[in-house]
Amino acid sequence: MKKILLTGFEPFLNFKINPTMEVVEALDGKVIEDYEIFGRIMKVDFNESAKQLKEYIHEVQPDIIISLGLAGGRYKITPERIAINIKDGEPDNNGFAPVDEKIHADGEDAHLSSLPIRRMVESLNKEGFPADISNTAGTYLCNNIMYEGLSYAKQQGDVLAGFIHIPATFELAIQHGKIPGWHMRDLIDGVELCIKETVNFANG
Ligand code: PCA
Repeated sequence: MKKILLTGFEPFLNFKINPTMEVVEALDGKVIEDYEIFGRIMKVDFNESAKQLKEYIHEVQPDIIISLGLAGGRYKITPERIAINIKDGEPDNNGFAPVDEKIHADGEDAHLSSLPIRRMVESLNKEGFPADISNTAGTYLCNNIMYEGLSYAKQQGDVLAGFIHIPATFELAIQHGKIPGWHMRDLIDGVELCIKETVNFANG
């Protein structure tokens, strides 16, 4: 059986819930064709999350790495196209707020997702889920983990990796007050569809 490492993040900033946690829990252990999903949750901490990702990779030995993040305010599921070698922005959950720093001092400027992002969007839209490719994952934790995942995947050569941002749930939208929400079931189904497209792509 081949393996997919599916990661989500804990809550951060003024988002008291991170729906990626429930999506990851719902899909953990699921088998899609010849792939099993291993769900793991990451800290919103620039220093710790990179170490955590490496530990999870070491433990699971994945063939595919798909990381999820909340994009509070977006109203579509958005597979990300690119991760840039920059960390910058709001403080993480440990109070660390890097300014214009490189993720890897001698790393490439950017890594492109190796997931089938166009096929994901087409498949989501076909099934009635609003979706689009996003051309920026920002410079916060999500970009950071996408960059780390793709750096590892490139070293390995045959590992697919990338990142998908998801909108808030209804529950979080109500709590927050100023962002759109989706039904949790639809977020889970939407992410599962993206994973199925990746498996089809990987299996040719
Ligand atoms: N979203 C944040 C970090 C954690 C998460 O779920 C981001 O978009 O960077």
